[in-house]
Amino acid sequence: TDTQLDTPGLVFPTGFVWGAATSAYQIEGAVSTDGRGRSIWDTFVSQPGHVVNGEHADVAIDHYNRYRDDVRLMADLGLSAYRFSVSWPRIQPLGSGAINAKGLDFYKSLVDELLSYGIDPWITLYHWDLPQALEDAGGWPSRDTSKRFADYAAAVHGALGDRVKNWSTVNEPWCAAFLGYASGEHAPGRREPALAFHAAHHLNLAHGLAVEAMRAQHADSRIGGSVNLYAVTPATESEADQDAARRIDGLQNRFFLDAIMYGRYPDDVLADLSHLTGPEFIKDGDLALIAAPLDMLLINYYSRFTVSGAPGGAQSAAAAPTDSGSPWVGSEHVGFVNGGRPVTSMGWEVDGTGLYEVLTRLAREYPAIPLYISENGAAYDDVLTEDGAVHDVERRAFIETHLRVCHQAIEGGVPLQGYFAWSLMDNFEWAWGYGKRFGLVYVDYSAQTRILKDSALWYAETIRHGGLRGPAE
Ligand code: PNW
Repeated sequence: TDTQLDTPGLVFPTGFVWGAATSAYQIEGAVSTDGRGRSIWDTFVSQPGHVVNGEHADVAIDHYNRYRDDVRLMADLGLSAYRFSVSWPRIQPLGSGAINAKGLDFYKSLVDELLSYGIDPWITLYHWDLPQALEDAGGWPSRDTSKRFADYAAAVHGALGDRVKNWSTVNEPWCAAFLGYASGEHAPGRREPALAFHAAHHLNLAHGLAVEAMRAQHADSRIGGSVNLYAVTPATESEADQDAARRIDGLQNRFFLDAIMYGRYPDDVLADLSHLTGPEFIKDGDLALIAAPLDMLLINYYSRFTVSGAPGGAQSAAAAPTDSGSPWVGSEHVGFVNGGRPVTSMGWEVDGTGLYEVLTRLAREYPAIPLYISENGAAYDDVLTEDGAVHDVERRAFIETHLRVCHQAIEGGVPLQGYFAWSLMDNFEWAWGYGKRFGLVYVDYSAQTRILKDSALWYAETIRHGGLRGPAE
C-alpha cells in the first residue's frame, strides 16, 4: 500500500530536482588519454605520504571508458539530474591557450548520453584538478590563475552552453584553498597559511570572472557557486568557546557567502587573518566582480562542528589521514570536540538538524536565491554479501534523515529546489584513497563492476514517489 497517502507532508514539490553527484578526478581515470594534461592531483598522489596506501586515480572507476553504462545506471535510478565536473587539464592540458578538442568531445558525448535519457546535466567547472602547469606558475595564490579559469570556463560554456543549462563555477573553495595550501592534506600539498588566504580570494575572484564571462555567452544559463557549509556550535557558552565558534563559522561559511552574495569579506575574519598578510592582494573592484549576481546557490552539507577555544582539542575537524598542518588559518588554537552524535566512517558526526540550521540561516541572512543541496552523503564500511547485495542501512537512514530536513525547510519557506546525493558511485576519496565509500552504487575496484546498494534502490523508489513514503525507521 502507498503509505505516502497517510503522510502527505512528505511529498516534495513538483519539479524538485533529484540528483546524484561525482567529480572528474575521483571517477574518470584515463589520466593520459586523448591529450589530457597533468593536474596537481596527478602530482600529489605520485608523492609518498599523501594518500593512504599510496593510492592514486590513474584508473579510478574507469568512468572515462564506461560512461555509457554509468549513465544507464543513472537512468535505472530515475535521476532527474546528474552533477559532474569537467577536468580542466582535459580541456587545456597546460591550463591556457588552445582547446584540446578530444577532451571536449568526451563531455559532449557524456552530455548527449544524459540528454538521451532525459537526465539534466549539471556541470561543475572546477573540482580541484588544477592543471599542473598553472601550479608551476604560482597556483591559486597567484592572481593570474583566476583569469586563466575565466578563459577556461568561457571555452567549456561556449561549447556546451547550448545543451547544458545549469552551471557551477568552483566546488568548495574552502577545501581548495585551505586543504590545498594551508594544511597540505590536499593537492598541491603546500603549507603556507598566508598564501592559502590569497588562494581563497583568487578562487572567489575566479568564480566572479567566470560568471561574468559565461553571462556574455548564453543568456539562458543558470549559474551558481558551490560552497561547503557547516553548522557550528560552541562547546559551552564560555567566551572562549563562543569566540572559537565565531572564527570557524567565519572562515568556513561567512568568508565565502558574504563575498559571493554581498561583495564583502566579514570584518572579524579579516581581523583574524590580519597578522598573516597585508591586504594589497585584494584589489579595488574585486569584490564587486566576486558578487556577480547568481541564479542559485549550491550547498554541500556533511556535518556539524562543535568547537572549543580551550587548547588541547583535536587539531582538525577533518581528521586528515596523512601528516598535515591546520587548515584553520589564523585560528589554529581552536579545538574540535566530540558532540556525542553517531559518526560515519570518516569520523564525521551525523546531524540533520545542522542542515536545517544552515538552510534556514541562508534564507534569513542572505538574499532570496534558489538553493540546491549539491552534495550530501556518508561513507560507511560497506559489505558486499555473498548474494551480491550491500545492505547499507546506515547510509539509507542518513539520506532519509537529511531529506526529511529538506522537506521541513521547504515547508518553512526555504527556497530549496533540489538534492544531489554524494556520491552516485564509490570513488577515489582524495587523501583517503579507496577505503572510504560514499556511493549509492558499490564499485568492485578490480573488476570495475557496479552493484546497486540498498540505499540506491531506496533512493530510486523515493524518486519514483516524488518523496518519502513512511516515517523514519
Ligand atoms: C567534499 N573537510 O569534500 C567534496 O566535494 C567531494 O569531492 C568529496 O568526495 C566529499 O566531500 C566527501 O569528502 C570534502 O575536510 C573534503 O572538511 C574534505 C572536507 C570537506 C569536504
